[in-house]
Amino acid sequence: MTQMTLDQQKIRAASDLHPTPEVNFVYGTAGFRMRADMLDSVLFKVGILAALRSYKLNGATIGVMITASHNPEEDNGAKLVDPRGEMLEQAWEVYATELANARDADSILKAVDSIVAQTGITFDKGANVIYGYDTRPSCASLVKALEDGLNAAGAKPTNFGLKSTPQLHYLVRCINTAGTNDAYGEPTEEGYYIKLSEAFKTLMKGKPTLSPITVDCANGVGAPKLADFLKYIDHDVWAANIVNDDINTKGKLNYNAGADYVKTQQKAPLGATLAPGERYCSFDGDADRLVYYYADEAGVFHLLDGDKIAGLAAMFIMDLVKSAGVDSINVGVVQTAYANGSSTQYLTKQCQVPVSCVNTGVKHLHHEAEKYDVGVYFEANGHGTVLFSPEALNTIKTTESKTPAQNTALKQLRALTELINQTVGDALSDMLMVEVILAHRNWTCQEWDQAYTDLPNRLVKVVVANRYIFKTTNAERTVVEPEGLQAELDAIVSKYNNGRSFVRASGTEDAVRVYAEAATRTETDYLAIAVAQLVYDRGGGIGSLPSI
Ligand code: G16
Repeated sequence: MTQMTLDQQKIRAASDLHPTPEVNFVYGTAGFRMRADMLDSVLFKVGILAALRSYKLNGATIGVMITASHNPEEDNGAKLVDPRGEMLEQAWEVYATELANARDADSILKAVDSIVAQTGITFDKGANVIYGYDTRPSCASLVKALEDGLNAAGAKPTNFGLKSTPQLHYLVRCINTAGTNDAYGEPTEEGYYIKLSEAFKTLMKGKPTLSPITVDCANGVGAPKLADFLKYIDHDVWAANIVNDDINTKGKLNYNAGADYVKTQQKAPLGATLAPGERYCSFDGDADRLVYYYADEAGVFHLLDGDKIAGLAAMFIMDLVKSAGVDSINVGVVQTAYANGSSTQYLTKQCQVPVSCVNTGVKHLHHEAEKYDVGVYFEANGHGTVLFSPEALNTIKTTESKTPAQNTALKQLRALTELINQTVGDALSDMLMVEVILAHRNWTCQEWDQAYTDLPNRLVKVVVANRYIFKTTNAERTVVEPEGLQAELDAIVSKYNNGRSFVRASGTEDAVRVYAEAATRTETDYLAIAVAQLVYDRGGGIGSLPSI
């Protein structure tokens, strides 16, 4: 039943059940994220906000994903998904923050009124919100708080249950595009598996069968979802061994496992013993990030991160576009400041691909990638995907082939647009894309890795009294506050060969991140720790710093 206005009494009564603690909430890089025991009121208000967003968009379905992705198990969070499966429009992040910080029923109603007035919301089309959650023990009670918010605001809620983040994004887009020319797929989990598996089989046809890959699922939602996906693929076509699939033992989620651990520690996760020549990859806790790795003959660990995936994908798509005779389609790559200097050099100089650099957070990369016909975007941490513009999709769909080779390439390109989850970074879909490319190239991980050599790099987390005093500009490569810090940082960096370093407040953890790269491992370690010390001193550091 639709309603013409909000029921203030209902919101008031429900808000009393979800008191707001004295915490400064911020809708950050990936929504709200912090210790789960602080989040009850936030989820209640996310429910209200998701309803308002849907009312604003004439009842289009909005998604809410309850997850804290790579964060430790005791954290949780929520992010909103807009109708085409993309991240919440940035202007609304401000409303989300305002509402989350409204401390009592009067302030909540005032914030709601102000959002309604500012955005010109009408209520006659109703509101529809779907939601899903990851494997965290805190999800059950947070779902309840979310439902209270949705019900209080008069939305029609649909619980999609345990989902990976990219699955929820997929579902939102499918629901909103159903019955249109732009229909994205069947709005069910099964529909997602069928779409991906059919495209994968088309792309693998006639290609050498790869040896089974070992997939570390961080003891998160990726494990049961990958196991489900495997039911749609014949073992002879492709096989995967899942490790770190324990979603029931408390404390295991992301613990010494998963994409974030492998990327930041630059070593294999617990439970994976690397055999030379074999392929390994890690998902993160909500299965939206992916990194690959392998051991060389000497048993030395090598990481193939988001930068390497972007290079692999961009080159493959450029070749395919050419073979398909649609080379009017331009390909571009979007990175962040965390991209290894060597990767940017490789893409711009060797591959001659345009590269843009934007702020951390897939929402920023996604928007920038939309400017290309085919926009390949990946953060170094393995979060990313490939976007095909509507024009590019149309060209790929309607071009008629003149030769059998062109026909095959066109078919493969079409299948690739189906295989890639274009709503958001998706570990499963990205992994299948990498597997396809390796099969087409007949490459091992080691051969893929030969494209360029990463500069040694290191990420350090510094806990300070208030991370928000660190403000940046220039796609986060320059720190503007605290004043004078950049000059001190520059002075340190200038002492190192090929040195580069920057600092920024994390949007998902209570810490300032320090990134450093330099010509050698030793120089990198010294540079990272020197800059971390600087941040610690200027920011009122808490606890101890990592050592060299
Ligand atoms: C989230 C975002 C990513 C971002 C990462 C770290 O990933 O979606 O875009 O790179 O957090 O962000 P920050 O450095 O601001 O903490 P995930 O996988 O945790 O959702």
